[in-house]
Formats: sequence, C-alpha cells, structure tokens
Amino acid sequence: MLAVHLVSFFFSKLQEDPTKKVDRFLHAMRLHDDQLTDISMRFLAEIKKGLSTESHAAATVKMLPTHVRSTPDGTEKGQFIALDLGGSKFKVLQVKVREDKGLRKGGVEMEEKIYPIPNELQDGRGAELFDHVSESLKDFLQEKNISLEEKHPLAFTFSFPCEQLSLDKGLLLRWSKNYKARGLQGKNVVQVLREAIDRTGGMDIEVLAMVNDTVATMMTCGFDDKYCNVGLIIGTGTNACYMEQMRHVDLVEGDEGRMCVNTEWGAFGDDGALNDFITEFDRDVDAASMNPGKQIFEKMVSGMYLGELVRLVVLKMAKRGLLFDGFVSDALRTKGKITTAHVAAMEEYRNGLKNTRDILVQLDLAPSPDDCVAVQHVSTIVSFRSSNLVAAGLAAILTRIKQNRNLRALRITVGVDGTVYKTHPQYPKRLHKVVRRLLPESQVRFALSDSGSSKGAALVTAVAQRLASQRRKVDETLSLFKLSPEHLQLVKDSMRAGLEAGLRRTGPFTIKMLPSYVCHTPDGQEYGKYLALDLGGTNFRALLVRFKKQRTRLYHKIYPIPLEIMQGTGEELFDHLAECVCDFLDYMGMKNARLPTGFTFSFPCEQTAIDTGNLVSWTKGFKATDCEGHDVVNMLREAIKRRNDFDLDIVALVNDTVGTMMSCAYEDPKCEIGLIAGTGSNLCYMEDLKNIEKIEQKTMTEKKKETFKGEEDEQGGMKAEKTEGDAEMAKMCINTEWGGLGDDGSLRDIITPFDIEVDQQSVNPGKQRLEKMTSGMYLGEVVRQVLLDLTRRGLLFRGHVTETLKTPGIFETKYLSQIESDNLALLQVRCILQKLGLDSNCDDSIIVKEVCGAVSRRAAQLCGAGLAAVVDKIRENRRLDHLSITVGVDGALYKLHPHFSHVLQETVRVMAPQCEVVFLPSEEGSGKGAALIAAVARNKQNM
Ligand code: 0WK
Ligand code: 0WK
Ligand code: BGC
Ligand code: BGC
Repeated sequence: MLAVHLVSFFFSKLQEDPTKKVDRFLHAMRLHDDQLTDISMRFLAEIKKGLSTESHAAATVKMLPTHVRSTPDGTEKGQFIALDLGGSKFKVLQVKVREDKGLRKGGVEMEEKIYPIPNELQDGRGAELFDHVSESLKDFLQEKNISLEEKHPLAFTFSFPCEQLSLDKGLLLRWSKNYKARGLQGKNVVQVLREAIDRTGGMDIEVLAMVNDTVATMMTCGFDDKYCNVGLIIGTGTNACYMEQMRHVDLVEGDEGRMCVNTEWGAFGDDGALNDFITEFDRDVDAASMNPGKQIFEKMVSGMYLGELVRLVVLKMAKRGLLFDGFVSDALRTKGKITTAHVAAMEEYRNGLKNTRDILVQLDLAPSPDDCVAVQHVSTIVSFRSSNLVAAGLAAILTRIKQNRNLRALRITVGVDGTVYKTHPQYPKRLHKVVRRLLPESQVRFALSDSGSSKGAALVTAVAQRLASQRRKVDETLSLFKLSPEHLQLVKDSMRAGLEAGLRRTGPFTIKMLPSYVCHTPDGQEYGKYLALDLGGTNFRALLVRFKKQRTRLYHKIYPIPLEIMQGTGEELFDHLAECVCDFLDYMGMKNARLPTGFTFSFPCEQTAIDTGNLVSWTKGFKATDCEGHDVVNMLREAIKRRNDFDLDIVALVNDTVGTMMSCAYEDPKCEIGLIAGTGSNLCYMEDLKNIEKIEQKTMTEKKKETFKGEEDEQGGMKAEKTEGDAEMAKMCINTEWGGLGDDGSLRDIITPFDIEVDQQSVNPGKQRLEKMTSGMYLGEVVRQVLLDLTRRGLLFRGHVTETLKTPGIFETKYLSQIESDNLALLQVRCILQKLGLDSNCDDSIIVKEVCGAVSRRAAQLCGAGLAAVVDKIRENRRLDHLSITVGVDGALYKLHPHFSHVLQETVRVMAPQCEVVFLPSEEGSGKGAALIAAVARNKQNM
C-alpha cells in the first residue's frame, strides 16, 4: 500500500505544473491586494511628505512642482519645435496645433525625427550631450526646410528629476535610467540647452518651456479628454504626475488653483519604505545599477530593469537546478542579456512560449518545454509585480485627488506612455484591472498617448504662451483699477474742493453738502419711546426704540422693497411704507400710540428744518415718480392719512449717514462722522456752522436765538452762558452726498471704460460717479463689465459670452465679498460662478477673484481718500495739528466684505497722517440714531 502512495506522489511530482515551482521560488514577488493597499497607503504618506515644506527635504518622493497650472482648454494654438529627451528615443519634432484650416477641428500635426544618443554621450560631459541635442535640432530644421531665420518657440521634454523654478527654469536633481552625463547636476538644464543652441548657432530658438515626460503625456491626452489629470510613464523609467491643489503645493507661492506635480515616484523606497517587499533580485539589480540605493521603485517596475530581474531569477533557478537541469550559459550570466522586450515577447498570447524558447536558445540554453513554461512564468510574475506596483502607486494618487475634491467616487482619465505599457501585451489589461479593484467606486479611464509626449510639451508651451499673454492682457485691464498715490491725492484734493464748493454754494458744485439741522450729538439724556423708519438701504426697516437711563431697548422688523415699488409712483412707494409701518405697529400692539418718529430717508434731501426736506434726486436704483423736489415727510404723512388707521408724529427726517453718526455717538462721543459703505456710499460730518453758507445767511439772522437758545436750557442751562460770539463753535451735521463727486468730470483720470458702461446703463447716467465706483449697488456691475470684456477678448470662460454674463445685476456685490474671502478655495469660487451659470476653470476663477479684488480695493481706497479729505478739513477747521476722531460706519460692503474696511482704514491712515481715526461699526443701524434725533427734536418741541 505504502509503495502505491510513493509511486503516485512521485508521479504527481513529476507531472507538477512547472509554474508551481516558480510561484514558490518567487512567492515574495506575488503581491496580493492588501499588500498592494498597504503599499498604496505608504505611497500616499510619501505624497504628503513630499508636498509639505517641513518634510520635503527628507522625502524620497520629491513631489516636484512643474508650474503647469492647467490642462488644455481647447484654445491652444501655434507652431512649436519640440525636443523629447530621456525616454528610449531622443526625438526632434515640429508640432502644429490647430494651425491650418482644413485640419480636423482641434487637430495637431506633427513631424518628427529620432536621433540616436550614443552611450558615450549619455555618460560623457553634459555640455557635449547638449551640443549633440542642439546639432540634431539644427539638422532637423534643415532637413524639414524650416526657416533658420524665423524665431521658433521650443518645448523641451526632459525626462529626469528637475526642481523647476518656473516653466522655463529647472535644476537637474540627479540622473536616472541610463544617463549620467557629468557637470549638469544642480544646473538649470534650460540654460544649458540655450547655451548649446547658441554654440551651434545659425538658428533662432526661444526655449519657452521644459516639462517632464509624464506632464507632457498628461497634456497630450488632456487635449482630447478633459478628465485627464494624471500622466503615467511605464517605459525605460517610470513616473507619474497629477494635478494637485495649489494650497497643498507648499513649495510654490499661492493657494489659488491647481498645479501639476511630478511625483518622481521612481525614488519611492529609497529610504527603505519598501524593504519588506524588496527581493534579493531587486537588491542585485540595484547593486549592479549606475545609481545603487536610488530609484528603488523604478528598479522594481520599469523597462530598464524588468529584463534584468527576469535574467537574475532564471539564473538563480538554473543554478539551483530548477531550470535547464542546472546548466548555466555565459550568456545567461551576462547582464542585460534578457531585455524587457524579451519579457514582453515571452508573454505574447500566441507565440509567448515559442518566443521564450527562441530567447533561451539565443542565450545558449537548451530549454525543455517545462523550462520554457517556467521561464515564461518568471516573466509573468516579474511584469505582473510591476503592473501591480504601478497600480498601487496610481491608486494612491487617485485617492489623493478624490480627497482633494471631497469626492466619494472619482471619474478621471490617466494619460499613459512608455514602451512597457505600449509593447507588453498583457501589461495594460493587468494594470487597469488592479487599479479598478483597488478603487472599485471610481471610474478610471486610461488613454494611451498615441503620438508621444511632444504634443503635450507643445501644448504646455502654448498654454504658457496663452497664460503669459492672457496674464499680460488681464494685468493691463486690472491696472486700470490701480490707484497710484498721485491718483489718491487727486481724489482727496477733488473731495476737499468739492466740500468747499458745496458749502459755498457759489458756482457749480457736485457734492451737495446738505444741512441736516442736527447740531448736537447725543448727550445720553435722551429718554422715552420712539418709532424709527429706515428706508434706503437694501430694505425698509421699522423700529421701536426705547431710551431709559442710558439703556436702549430696540425692536424692529424688516420689509423688502419690491423693484416695481422702487420704480413705481411716489404714492405707491409711500403707501407701501405706510402699510409696512401699520403692520409693524400692529405687531407691536402700538397702533394708537401716535409715536414721535424719526424717518431715516437715505437719499439726498434739501432740508429746511429737522422735520422737512425735499428729495433732490433719487439714487441707488430708486426712481419712483413725483417725488423729486417734494417734501418726503409730507408724502409719508399723506400716505398715512390716506390709510386713516394709525398716525405718527414725524419729528425728524434723517439721512442714514446722520443716523449712523448719532447711533455711534451714543456709544462714543468723539464720533462726529457717519459713513455708509453699503448699497450706496455717503458720508456726513459735523461742520462748523460758520462754514455753512446756506445756514449762515438763513439761520443766523432769523433763527439764531430760537435754534440754539432752546437746546441749552434743556440740558440744564449748561450752554446758557454761550454768547452770540460763540456761534463759531456751533456745528451742524452736513450730509455731504459725496456720491456725486466726479459728476463734473473731475475724476476722469481714474474713471475706466467699465465705469462709463455702468453709468450709462444706470437709471441716472452722469450722476453719482463716485458712488458708482464705490458702492454695493454698482461694484458687482463694474466686475460684470470687466468679466464681459475679458470674455469677449477670449481671456476668460474660453471666450463664451453667456446670456448670464450679459444680464445686468447678475453679479451681486455679495458675490464679491464671498469670492474674495481668504478661506474660500477656488473650488467654491467656481461653485458661485456655476450658480451664476458661468462654467469656469481654475484659471477663470483666479481671474474673477482678481477682478473682484481690483474693483473692491479701488472702491475702498476711493472712500479712504474721500474720508482723509474730510478729517483733514475738520482738523484744519479746528486749527489742530493732530485730530483724533471717530467715524460711525454702516453698510454691507464695510461690514461684510473681507478686505474693504481694512483697505479703507489703511488709506485714511496714509493719506491723513495728522489724524487718528477710529472706526466704530454701528450695531443697530441708523434707526437708533433717527430715534435719538427724534428725541432731541421732540424735547425741543415740548419746550
Ligand atoms: C514617449 C514619450 C517620451 C517618454 C517616453 C517614455 O514621447 O517623452 O519619455 O515615451 O517611454 P520610453 O521611451 O522610456 O519607453
Ligand atoms: C444700515 C442702516 C441704514 C443704511 C444701511 C446701509 O440702518 O440706514 O441705509 O445700513 O447699508 P446697506 O443696507 O445699503 O448695505
Ligand atoms: C525619471 C522621470 C521620468 C521617468 C519616465 C524616471 O527615471 O526620473 O523624470 O519621468 O523616468 O521617463
Ligand atoms: C444716497 C445717500 C445715502 C447713501 C447711503 C446714496 O445713494 O444718495 O443719501 O446716504 O446712498 O445709503
């Protein structure tokens, strides 16, 4: 019985599938998924290490920024010369991108010639290598009859690790593959090439860009597939690149947009990270290589080494008698005798075994059929491991992109090139399969770069040219919004002159300087319940304000003002206001209270007393009829009378700047200026009465005693002792209506064509020029006009002028605040643009953000220059060398925009150095201010 068992065991042994012994012999090379996942996670950690400044220096996977910030967007065109050095073949090419009509839309035409790179040049003097490159270039131009006189932009694919400082400047970190030319490490290879071209002479070449072959491959495939954001080379060497978020690329300034990063993953494992996967054969290949200890991952994966790995495995198995009955030929002992092309041939579907036999015979071996099966299987395991390792690396990169985009599943294309991937029959399928197994939820497509990387290199140069010219043209446009110190001084001086002219009222004046009849800031004695109505900003607000012992209780309700009411009849507008007031009094249960009311009406009103004022002209998109020139307090009273279901005692008409000043003065007595940077833009301040011509004539004569006398008593006669002479110190708050500055053309030096467009499309062309450059109602429109212009010139949104972009008011000012907020990634900017129906790419979003920044910065600077003029006037009014004063501020632009307030404050600090200006944002808006003024006015009435 035992005998029978022994026979069958040996028989089975005898019959064993020869691949089994190979599987055992190479079990360390057969990686299963959780090992691959583990490698993938290790590589992901390496990615993070390479990207961050802290750990970059020590990182093995260098994650080199390429300064390629976008993938092709279809607008690239031009003729380029391209050099492709570093792969198995050195090529010189001419690349025509969309040049000639008749070419298939988006077509690229290429002519190429391959030039040998003799080994002695690969490991000779660097300068000689580049002389050979440059001479080959000249030969190509001559052979293709390409003019030597004409300037040719050149794209240089250089497939070695380079630290790129810009698209056309890259320092060679180290050689790899079979190159080790001397004297180039640390050198800027673009400069080395330029010098070689100069040495060769007789041609006019402009080297515009140098790219790694992975980057060029990604661009090549990105030309036809916008999902292509990864470039992969599995050739002589191996490497990958992908589009990373700029905010993660610490080595390059800026957080906006994306940049392609050349991982140089060939070096993965150089710090021992893969030691538990390194086999003795890998160590032997490394030890015999020209760069031991370097490019560990590459030596397990790429075409330069696969053949050698197979040879070393077969050699060892033969030595162990596992193959060829232990016979070892010299050829088999010879390095490089089995090439990666042999490995690929061995794995061919049909002829694999035959090829294996032929190859082994060429190595002076007499392989048995089982030997051939076994050796073929060695090739399979070695190349399988290669595709598995690439899959693990790729899975890490794709996971990274998924994380960057906060996606659960990714749809992406990987552009691939390289002889191993292209010529090895099974390689692509194996790679795709494992990647999809490691990332089951994602949709990963592989696009083979059919024409080498030079198309991509030319595209990078075309993109570089386009971005450079786009950048230049965008900068030119944005420079129109840059205000030089001279410009700001001009605005300050124009504002000062405008204030003076408005006060004098002799001759033309654009700044109306409207007396408010508010002569005192609050003194804290105010008490009682008041209604405040607030019209003029984005909404209408009704407020109930109660003052009690320096404490204020405030209840309010906001009512939107429909456009048709803003632009209907005056009667409809005031009926709408009266209806809102009625609703509010109902809501507060005070319908029968006939409350003393302060009416904040944020439009220019010529007031003749604290409680009467004629509307001079509408602003901010309002244009209700039959209002201009009419007393707005009366119109409100009429509307209330028409309802006849409640009544108010309107005792004060207040501009929102005055209300804001009063509100803030209640907190800080030094507050003598009110500034609104909101839908509209305006400022008021306490001017010396003697400087207010209008009042001077009218009041001093008729009302002098009446106006001032009353008040002093109320405050316990404190001011009684002031004599006539003291009128000097008397002040009144002037509502400057500074929005009108420039209506006389005084700002023509800073007004841009975009401002002119906004003004002409506004409901009040020619009016409120300063407001139209500084306030929320218009900034969005100015931005839209700039975006429209840039898009029409093909510098934005790929030149697609959408209906949205042509729609007035579509770009609300709130978007400026959102888009400019520092912690808003560009992705979110794109979401905002998406919501606006504007399909943008990263570059577009960067430009949109810059346009918003330029427009809002100018607005803040203009307000700053204007305010500097006002505080300096007050300082001079009081003949002070130094003035410290507080400005009460309100308005969505000042309060919500991320940078507006800082730029405004900084501008005032620089332009009014003798003034210390404190900015006090108003908490409860101007409603409280209106109630305070009503309190003062009513107390006066009761006197
Ligand atoms: C073809 C590309 C070239 C790249 C090469 C890599 O045009 O830029 O370096 O593929 O593959 P290899 O020639 O090393 O197999
Ligand atoms: C809130 C004030 C109101 C003023 C508004 C201006 O209470 O009087 O008109 O600020 O800011 P906007 O709403 O225009 O941004
Ligand atoms: C180089 C890479 C290159 C890769 C593929 C590697 O040896 O370091 O820069 O992309 O080979 O050609
Ligand atoms: C009005 C001013 C108002 C400012 C801020 C301007 O359009 O003319 O009266 O103060 O907007 O609301």
